[in-house]
Amino acid sequence: MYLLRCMLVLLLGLMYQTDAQKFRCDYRYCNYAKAWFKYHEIPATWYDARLMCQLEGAILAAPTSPEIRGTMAKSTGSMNIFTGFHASISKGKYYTVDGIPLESTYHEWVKFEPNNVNNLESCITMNNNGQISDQNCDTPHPYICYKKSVGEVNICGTEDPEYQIASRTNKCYKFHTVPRNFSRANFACSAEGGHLAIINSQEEAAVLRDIFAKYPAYKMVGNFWKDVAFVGFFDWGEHGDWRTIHGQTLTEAGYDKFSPGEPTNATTGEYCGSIYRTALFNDLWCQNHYAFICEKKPDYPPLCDYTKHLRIDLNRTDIEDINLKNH
Ligand SMILES: [Ca+2]
Ligand SMILES: [Ca+2]
Ligand SMILES: [Ca+2]
Repeated sequence: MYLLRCMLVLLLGLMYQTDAQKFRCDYRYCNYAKAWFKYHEIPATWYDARLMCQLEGAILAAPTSPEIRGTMAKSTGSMNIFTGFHASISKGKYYTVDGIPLESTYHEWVKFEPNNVNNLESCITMNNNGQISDQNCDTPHPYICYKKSVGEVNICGTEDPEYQIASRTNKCYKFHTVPRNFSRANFACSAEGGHLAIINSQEEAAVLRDIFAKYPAYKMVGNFWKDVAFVGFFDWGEHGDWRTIHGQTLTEAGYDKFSPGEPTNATTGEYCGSIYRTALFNDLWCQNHYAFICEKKPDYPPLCDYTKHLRIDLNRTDIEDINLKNH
């Protein structure tokens, strides 16, 4: 009996450990650096790189140890990558996004760097030798996101507790109270593994109405219109031809109810989709900032166990094999 209990404890312990090390499969676990990494090849400004990593549940990678530097450098091609080191808050004082001072880490500058050209260089890039330079934060570069330890993943397949499952649709939703324009709103949803919510039924409209009701205006900080929230439809530049962000007409998608009197401005400026608190549709200005609702499948993005095939086995002798780009 005692033995059985011990085995059970051990088994549960193993299960817990495994669970704690599951993370989205678009990241790769690197045994050498004991962390998850994702190489983003589409160059972005430092600010967008930081935001993308944060929305993916990670942080912008910075070479704070030889192991992390080695992993990052090996994945860097001819184009330097952004690191998490920045001085965008205090000029000349570099920190990682999680507060580690550059001065406390081993680092090697490229010859003639840092040079702070035109007093505009407050972000740090790294080359494939692991050497760093100061660089303009607004000049796009590829970058790497980094995740050290994974917390508990909920039923929505994310550590983000704001994603909640709705049993009526078996989908997960998150109401974003930080207002963004339409394009940035969908950027946020997709980085989180979802998309701006698409209403596919009367039932789903009721789900979104109930979610919206949990966010009365006083719960949202800022000066913006709080009775509308962006959802996933717009007119694709063909003014007045409303389709979901996945290309279906609203009728094909399963719900096409505009609020009485709407769309009001479909041909002269309001080209993006939103709901009122009633969950009835409204056309809205794409560039203005509003709250928005993301929708996510519980099993997407898929989660991978670090012990499985996506693990990168590294040690100092086979460091040549590290390349986060080769999935
Ligand atoms: Ca420079
Ligand atoms: Ca849906
Ligand atoms: Ca309108």
